[in-house]
Amino acid sequence: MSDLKSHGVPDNVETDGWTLDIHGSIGHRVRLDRDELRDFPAETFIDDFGCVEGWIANDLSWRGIRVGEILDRAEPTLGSDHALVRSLDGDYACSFPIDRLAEALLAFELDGEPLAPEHGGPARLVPTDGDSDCWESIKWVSEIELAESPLETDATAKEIALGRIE
Ligand SMILES: Nc1nc2c(c(=O)[nH]1)N[C@H]1C(S)=C(S)[C@@H](COP(=O)(O)O)O[C@H]1N2
Ligand SMILES: [Mo]
Repeated sequence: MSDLKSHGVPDNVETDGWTLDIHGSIGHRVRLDRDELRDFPAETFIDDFGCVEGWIANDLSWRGIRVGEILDRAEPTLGSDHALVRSLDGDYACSFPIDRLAEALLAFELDGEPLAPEHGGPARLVPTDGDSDCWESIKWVSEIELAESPLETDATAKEIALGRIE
């Protein structure tokens, strides 16, 4: 058991039949299901995870796919410098420069076990650059939209996460 905090799974999150959809400024639309994730090379990444609320989970061992491997398959257009990552969790979404997103892991295992739905399974985004914010570790990743200019969303992950602290 990791010392991640348990927040449960929101009612609107239905992980059966999960797929990841890559769309936007790309040459080739990609939709992957759980089985198709196995076609990609997997890597392990070990890191502590800290939340702005003031707790830390030490030494989490994530296993997953570099997002860049998946994006390559969609053949992004030359100017696709931005991405918005969406979740099954309603409006929760976060934008990234594409280079940073490409280095992140799409994790499907934690500490040697399939990633549990309560921690974002089947797939959670795990930024690997060391100084990411807790809300960027997006649980239940369902969609990546690429664009040539930054994308806006109705409610950002940051606003939702910080709104919970007050
Ligand atoms: N889809 C989604 N991902 C999310 C969140 C969320 O509310 N929805 N909360 C974020 C925040 S602020 C934190 S601290 C972690 C919490 O991860 P845990 O529930 O596995 O402890 O998930 C992050 N990813
Ligand atoms: Mo957080």
